[in-house]
Amino acid sequence: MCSGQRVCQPCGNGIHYSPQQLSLRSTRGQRVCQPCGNGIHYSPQQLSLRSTRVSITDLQAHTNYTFEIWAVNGVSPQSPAPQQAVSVTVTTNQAAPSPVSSIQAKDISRHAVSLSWTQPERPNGVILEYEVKYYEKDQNERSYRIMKTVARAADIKGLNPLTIYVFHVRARTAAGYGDFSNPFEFMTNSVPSPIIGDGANSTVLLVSVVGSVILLLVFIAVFVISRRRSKYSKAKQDSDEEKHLHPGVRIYVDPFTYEDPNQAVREFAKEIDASCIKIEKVIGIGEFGEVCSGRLKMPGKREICVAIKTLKAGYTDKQRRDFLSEASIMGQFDHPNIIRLEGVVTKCKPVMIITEYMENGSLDAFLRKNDGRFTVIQLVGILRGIASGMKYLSDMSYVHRDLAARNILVNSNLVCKVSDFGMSRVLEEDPEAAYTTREITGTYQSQGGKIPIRWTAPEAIAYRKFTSASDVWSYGIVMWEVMSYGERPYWDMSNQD
Ligand code: ACK
Repeated sequence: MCSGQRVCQPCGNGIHYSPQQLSLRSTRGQRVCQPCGNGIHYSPQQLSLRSTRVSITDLQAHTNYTFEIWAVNGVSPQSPAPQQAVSVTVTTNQAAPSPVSSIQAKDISRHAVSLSWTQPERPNGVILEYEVKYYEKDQNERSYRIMKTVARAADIKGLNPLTIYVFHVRARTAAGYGDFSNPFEFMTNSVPSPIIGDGANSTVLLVSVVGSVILLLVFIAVFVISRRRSKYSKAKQDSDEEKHLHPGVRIYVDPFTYEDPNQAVREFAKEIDASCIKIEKVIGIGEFGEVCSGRLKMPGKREICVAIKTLKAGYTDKQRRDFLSEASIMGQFDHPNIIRLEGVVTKCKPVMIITEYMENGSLDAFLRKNDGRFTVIQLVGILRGIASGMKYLSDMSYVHRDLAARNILVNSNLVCKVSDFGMSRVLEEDPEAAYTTREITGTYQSQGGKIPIRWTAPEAIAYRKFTSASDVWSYGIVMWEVMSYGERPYWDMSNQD
């Protein structure tokens, strides 16, 4: 503003400008601003604003924007002095990436292929990983496999020869997964090794095959010797885990998607002859009946200790289905930190689920009984085992929903295993599960059913959004239970509090 003396002074707050102008430029990646173009919308409008507020929509994700706000009045066009703008720079949040559009296959062999793809056209953030979903074209898409990788390429192995496979790739940023790409199909070869270029001669091929065989033999010998030398059960546990670190992971199949749930039991659980089982004593009571310890002696195998869950007499069809669903779920898992299913008895009564025996029972009671007796390293070891089991479950897309120390079992080597995989049972049987109401959730009306409030993530309590992320919340509560030797989360506060 200039007022008589020709010396400019700031106007202060008492003067009002009309209209106001807002201009906008963005910087994407580079530090140089570019005009935003026409895709952006202003409400109420971009120019001639009268109020000091404007909403801007349709901005790009993960992009720096600089807004300049100009105040103009009736004499602005004639003013010789350059006008001053207020400018503010903001960065928009990350969003899910756009789909991957171009996938290429190379080195196709009988059992493997190397895939590569380009980055999504709009990454909308920092790409954290890619997920490749694939399945045989002729098979139901339900039996797909998933592989995760941070690179823009993946070697897919374990394929069947002369089979058409369908691949989809999607990317993930901190904001979540984008959509899968369009299907990409190709057929595996019938020849035993990758197609070799015309120039390759048979000597080179022979030398490489012989070399590979020798290498394989050396590897097997080293492996066998190192296994024999290893005396520690921990080392055994770690190598067991390594078996599960290979990137292609099966996906869990919900037994309730089967028209006939007995079919899922047949598919995922081995039928055991009742004569192979010796029940010794009752160790607890479950929702469906007694839990016993005993012994299992299968023909040609050594006798092992087992836990036996029984289905009490007078059960309904639904109870039988729910009871056996736990076996159909457990039977799909194979991990040192997940309770192992030995099999089921369904052909005679009582119907039974047979699992490995865990000498130290539930983790919560075990910790309370041994208050103060472990080193921090041992407690963290317990948590590491549980985390490893839960990572396996989340890789298989299984959401536990009821992770708590009471649902972890401990064996004589202090190895912890995740248990309790029932479906409807998960939230009905647990004595900690409470019915949610509007007062508990604070915002949302519950849709019925019970939830173990103290262990459950807010979004799962509020609107039943159970995901691997809500399992991670529960894992946090389990960490607290373990480090406090089985204290009750939030002590004597009510669920309401
Ligand atoms: O705390 P606990 O001794 O451990 O009491 C409960 C009881 O059965 C009812 O669930 C125990 N339990 C369940 N599964 C097993 C198992 N696989 N090995 C040992 N104990 C088990 C649980």
